[in-house]
Amino acid sequence: MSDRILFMLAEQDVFSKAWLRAPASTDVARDTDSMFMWLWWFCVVWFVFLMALMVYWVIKYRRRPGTVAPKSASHNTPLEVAWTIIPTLFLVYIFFRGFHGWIEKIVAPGDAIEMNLTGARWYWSIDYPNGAQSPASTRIGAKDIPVFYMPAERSVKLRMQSQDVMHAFYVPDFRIKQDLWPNRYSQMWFKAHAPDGTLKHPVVSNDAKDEVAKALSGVPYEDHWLFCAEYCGDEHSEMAGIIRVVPEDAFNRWLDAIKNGTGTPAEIGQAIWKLRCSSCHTVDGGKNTGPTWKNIWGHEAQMMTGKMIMVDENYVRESILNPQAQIVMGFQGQNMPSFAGVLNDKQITAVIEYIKTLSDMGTLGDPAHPAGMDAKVGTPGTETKPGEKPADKPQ
Ligand code: HEC
Ligand SMILES: [Cu+2]
Repeated sequence: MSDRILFMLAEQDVFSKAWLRAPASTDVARDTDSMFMWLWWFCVVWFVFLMALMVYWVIKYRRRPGTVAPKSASHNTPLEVAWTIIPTLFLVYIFFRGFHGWIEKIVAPGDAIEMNLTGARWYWSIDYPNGAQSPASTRIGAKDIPVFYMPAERSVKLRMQSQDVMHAFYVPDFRIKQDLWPNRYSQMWFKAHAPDGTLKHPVVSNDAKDEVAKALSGVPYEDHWLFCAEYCGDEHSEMAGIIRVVPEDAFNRWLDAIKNGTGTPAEIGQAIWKLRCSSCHTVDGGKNTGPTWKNIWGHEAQMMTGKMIMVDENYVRESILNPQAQIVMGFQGQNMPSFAGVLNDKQITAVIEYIKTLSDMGTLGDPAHPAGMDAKVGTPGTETKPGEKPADKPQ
């Protein structure tokens, strides 16, 4: 009877599930689980054995009235040698097994595709080998979570760096966790199993405009959570991501599609904001770690020193590359990380274009948009309702 129950539990993998989050999705993860379970049962067996012996002897040699306490032997050499050498052999075995597993985890195979992963307060981003940056995201709860497409059955090596404080890259399904530091690289690799086929991207018609959707039309995928496992401030617990594993050919098509994917500069700027700036800057006037971007463009901002500065291209650029140069009044002590080396000039320009669309002064002095000189839109001294956006700008 109890045999049957034990067998049923083992069949359902209850023992693993009680300790481990979800089935392992890489070979390395399976090795980790088997090592972990082996260690676990090793400890259980020794614990039960030692406790049982102790209880047995406590009862057997308990004090009884009228009996003289027996004298214990001074020592027993064969016994002492045995209880030293046998556990040592087990420990040596555990060390080598663990060491081997660790080396396997940390050293990427030579044929791995390399990507750069950046951690920052409070988001993840990946630069793919063809120069494309992780653009996809999905809304979960109140937040946009980045989605990183990855090829199945192909080794991927991540070169990792933090832009500000320490973060830790943690993917429970892959059983990997690695710290990211500022000013220093670390690395990690994985080779995800093929998606189980239960989830598929929606099929889009061939004449659909969206290249990315077309590249992924009908393709199966499997998602794995990615978390930050190093307490890094306010929104640490929301610093999550999704690793979406798709077959390698679909991954390559997707990579080409995002590389060629275009948008207006303002749309690209909005995507950058969503991924890298929205954890601290709102665009609707709401409060956050940093100042909102609503209606800052074309207005003067007061600095900590009391100085007023007009928010224009050069001020925004400086704020992105060298945030400590001018600190906005009321935001002392909240350090914005520098994006020098993270955003290139084109991307900074795109962010500027996006910030313009958020202001009632948006198109002022913009030669490409003569509407900016229109008395209705943002000429000083004329009325513009807050939040009203110039009609010729993407929103
Ligand atoms: C970790 C939080 C954080 C992140 C992420 C962040 N910022 Fe900031 N930002 C701040 C804080 C705090 C300030 C105000 C202090 C200062 O001026 O340096 C600020 C100020 C600014 C200003 C000046 C605003 C004004 O009203 O004068 C600009 C422009 C800016 N950030 C752009 C960006 C861009 C672009 C990004 C994304 C690429 C970004 N920030 C990401 C925290 C952040
Ligand atoms: Cu973090």
